[in-house]
Amino acid sequence: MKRPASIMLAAVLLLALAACGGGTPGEDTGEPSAVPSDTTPSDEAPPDVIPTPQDEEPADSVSDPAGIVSAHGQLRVEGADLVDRDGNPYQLRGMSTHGIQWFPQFVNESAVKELRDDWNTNVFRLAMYTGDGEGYTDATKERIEQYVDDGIQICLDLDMYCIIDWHILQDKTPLLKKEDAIEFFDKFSKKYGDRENILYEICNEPNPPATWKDDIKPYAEEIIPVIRQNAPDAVIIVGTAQWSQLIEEPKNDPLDADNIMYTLHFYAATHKDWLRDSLKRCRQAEFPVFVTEFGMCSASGNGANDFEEAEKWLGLLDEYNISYVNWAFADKNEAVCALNPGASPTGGWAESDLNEGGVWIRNRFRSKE
Ligand code: IDC
Repeated sequence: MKRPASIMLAAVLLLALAACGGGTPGEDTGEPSAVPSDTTPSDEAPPDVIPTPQDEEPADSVSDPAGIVSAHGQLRVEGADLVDRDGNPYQLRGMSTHGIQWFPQFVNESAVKELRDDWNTNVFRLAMYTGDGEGYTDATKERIEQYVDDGIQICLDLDMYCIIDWHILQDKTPLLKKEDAIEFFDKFSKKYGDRENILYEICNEPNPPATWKDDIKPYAEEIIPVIRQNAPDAVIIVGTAQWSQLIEEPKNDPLDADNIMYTLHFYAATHKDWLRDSLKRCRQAEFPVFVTEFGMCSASGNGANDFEEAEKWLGLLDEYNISYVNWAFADKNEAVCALNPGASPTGGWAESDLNEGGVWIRNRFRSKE
């Protein structure tokens, strides 16, 4: 796995050039903006007018769990694979919330049950923005943590896997809110460390100027032991530089820890062969990758969907048994959100309730065994 530093540097530069394509973050051709014009929650309904989930069924009403976590148990990482308790490669597929602080109404038991039973998914990602909009602050954290906790409870009740996502984006480096992250992950891993359902994603998308070596790796080296102390067996997923695209940096300079996977994110209309080639090299090196977020449109969250590229991606991930989670399960008016504005938060979605991408991804999930 080791390569000379000069080759690594050249490869990283090439990757960065290929990824940016001359565009700057926020342009439709490039990356999600670290400071997007529509970041403020104003178009996402301020939290105090968002109803708290009311339509949850009581936990004991779920009489027929699909036998997901009870069948597959504690997941772990073996080589490049995520495997189940029997050591068989196991692929997680599912949806991610949008910012849970802005769209908590979509985190309710009947919606997630429909994602499980009708969309054929086995994991639900709870994305909690830490820096964008109002972010995670002393003033907001109690409320936001409650949403995360509610989401975990729903996944436990539904016998599904669940990813807790510390969704850095505008905050660029995970070091910025490291102390908050320590407190947050300590709290949740203490409460749920004995549950097999939960995977911990410790930093969504570090982005420039944050680097693997100076920001992400030292951050991970502090956060992982905090989680491990309470949840010794949990799989931990670590973000990578350049909006979780530079997966070959940790491939060449991995963390000294077990049961770790590294994040790759792609948006099919933006990220194509060069990033798939990078993934193939990771696979050849037995380096464990988890796609905790992808979209069929551009990285801006809008623009045309590229289903041809998306199918190339998902075909490859299926071939490798790499897990993937689609962004985003919400009704915001953007290509990347699966539900049309005004769709019911509690399920019963007809095709007319889904946008083009939503219809496609639901069919894609349904097509799996
Ligand atoms: C986008 C949301 C959009 C929001 C913006 C900034 O879809 O509504 O205004 O974030 O908060 C990512 C990020 C993810 C982005 C998504 C689409 O992880 O937070 O969501 N994206 O731009 N990486 C690449 C694309």
